Amino acid sequence: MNIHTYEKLWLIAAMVLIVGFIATITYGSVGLGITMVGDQQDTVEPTELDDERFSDPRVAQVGENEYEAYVTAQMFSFQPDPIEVPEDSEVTFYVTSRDVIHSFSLVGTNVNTMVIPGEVAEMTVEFDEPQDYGVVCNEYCGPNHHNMEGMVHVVPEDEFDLTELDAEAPDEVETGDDIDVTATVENRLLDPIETTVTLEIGNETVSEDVTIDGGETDETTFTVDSAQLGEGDHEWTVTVDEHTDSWTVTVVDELEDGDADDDADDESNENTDAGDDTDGGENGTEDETDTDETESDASGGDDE
Ligand SMILES: [Cu+2]
Repeated sequence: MNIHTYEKLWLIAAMVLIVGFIATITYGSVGLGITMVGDQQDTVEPTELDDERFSDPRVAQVGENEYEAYVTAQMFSFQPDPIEVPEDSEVTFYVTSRDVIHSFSLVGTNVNTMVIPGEVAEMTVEFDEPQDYGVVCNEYCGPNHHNMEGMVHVVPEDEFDLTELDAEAPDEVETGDDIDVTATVENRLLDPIETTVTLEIGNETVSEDVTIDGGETDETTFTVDSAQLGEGDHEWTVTVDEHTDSWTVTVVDELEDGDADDDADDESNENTDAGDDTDGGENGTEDETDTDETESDASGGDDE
């Protein structure tokens, strides 16, 4: 049988196309490492997320240049934000959702996953150069979906630290009482760090050198005599490296009666509020706390 030359060419071209299509589909499904979310992970309870990974979303060091980032997505934000990692590092992201389906996508890269409540998405990413990456959600998740964004900062080695500072002091003390300012410093690196915890209050500056082992938390308490500060508002600032935490302590002549049952007796205090300056200040602080709680409760619905 004689097949025309053009007929042969068409046959060969069709064969090449078929083989090419099969090859690209095979490469796309196994060659790029694309997997289903949650394939290798246990499921989690999305409304609680109280396990050690997600109750406190964070970055932690797990090897010499290896880090793990625990990230939660919720309407309409990512936590932590920004996520900071060092250059030349390998970071494994564990991402889960507190509410509905979101996604976690690093703009301009192929780092992209769906974030499904109950499932933990896992991705390992190598970062070379210092650079900032925007994070977006590309699964429609509600009316503010278009504002849902985060950041990954890849920073130079010498600018990177995994130190967390949290300082606390009473809002109000009586003249003559001690003011205890407690600084909690966590070192999320593997190696120990040596640093200095500094407290500035009034005209006083006190500091203490601390060494914190890898993965450990240190508590430093500074005690200040309120009589030396005098009555009034005093701002205090705790500094550790570039981290600061500050608030105000009020020294009063005498604490008002009924302070102890503030919590139980909120309303009656609010009523006395109007005519009573000292008490007003104190209740103001407490009201603020209350509002904060309400806000974070509601944030699922109306956070920007
Ligand atoms: Cu979204």
